[in-house]
Amino acid sequence: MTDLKAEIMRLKKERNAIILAHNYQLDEVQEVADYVGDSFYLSKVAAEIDCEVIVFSGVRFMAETAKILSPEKIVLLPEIDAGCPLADMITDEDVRNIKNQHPGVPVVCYINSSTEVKAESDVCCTSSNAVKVISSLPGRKVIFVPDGHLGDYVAKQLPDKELILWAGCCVTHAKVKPEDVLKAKDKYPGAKVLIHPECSPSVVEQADFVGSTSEIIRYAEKSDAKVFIIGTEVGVLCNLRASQPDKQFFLLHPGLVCPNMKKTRLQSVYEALAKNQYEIQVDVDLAAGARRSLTRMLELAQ
Ligand code: CIZ
Repeated sequence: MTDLKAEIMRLKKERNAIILAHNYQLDEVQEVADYVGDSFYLSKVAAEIDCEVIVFSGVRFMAETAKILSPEKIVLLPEIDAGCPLADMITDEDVRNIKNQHPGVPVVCYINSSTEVKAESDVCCTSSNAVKVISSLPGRKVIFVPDGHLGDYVAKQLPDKELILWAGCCVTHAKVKPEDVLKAKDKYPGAKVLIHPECSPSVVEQADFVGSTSEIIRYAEKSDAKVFIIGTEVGVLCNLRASQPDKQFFLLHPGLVCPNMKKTRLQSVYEALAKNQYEIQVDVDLAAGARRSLTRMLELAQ
C-alpha cells in the first residue's frame, strides 16, 4: 500500500494532476486526495484549480460536473461504473414533460443528476445550498428534481414557496427508518443526531441537526457535545474521527454505505493516473447548457 501511495504521488507530480475525493470515498482514497469534500466544494475547486489532470474519486455525475466546469482539463473517473441511482431516476425528457405541465415555472435540479437533466434545468443545487438557491428564485412555484426527500426538507424550510417534486431518492439514505433513530438514541443516550436531508422526512424530523456532509462535519466541530449519531454515508466518519479524536461518532444505520462510492480503491486511483483512465467527455452543446445551470448555482450560493 505504501508503494502504491508513493507511486500515486510520483504520477501526480509527473502529470500535474490533482486528486479530488468525495466525502463518501473509502478512507484509503480520502488519504491520498488533495481535496476532500462535498460536491459543491469540489465543483468550485475543479473550476478554479490550476492543473492539467483532475482525478475525480467519486461517481460519474461528479466527474462530468468537473469536466463541464473545466473543459480544458483532462478529467478522469477511476471506476467507469461508479454511477448514482438517484441521478438515473429522471431523464431530460421527464424534465421537459414537467415543464410542459407547469409552463414558466423554474426548474432546480439537484447536482445528483445527469448532464442532460442539468442542461434542461434553470439552476443546479447541492444539499448544502438547496435552501439558498431555491429561496433566491422569484415567484412562488419551483420544480425540484430528482430527490423528493431533499425537496420535502427544503419545502418545510421555505413555507412561502410551493415545490413541485419528483419522487426520486438516494437508495442508501432511504434505507434508514424512523425506528432506527429511536434505537440509536436508546443505545447512545444524550448523543446528538445529525442527519442528511436525503433521508426520508420521518427520519429527518427526529434530527437535532439536518445538513449536507460538510455541514454535518462543521456542526460536530463547533458543538460542545461529545457523542454523535451520524445519519449519512459512512465515508464522513473518516474525516470526523480524524479531525475530532476527542469525540465519538456512531453510524445511524449499518446500511449507510454507497456501493458506487466504494468501487474506487487506491489501486483504481493509481491506474487512473498510470493509464489515463477513464477520461470523461461531455458533448459540447449539452455541456454548455449544464454549465449555465452550474454557474448560476455558483453565483447564487457564493
Ligand atoms: O452534495 C454532495 O456532495 C452530496 C451528494 C452529499 C453531501 O451532502 O455532501
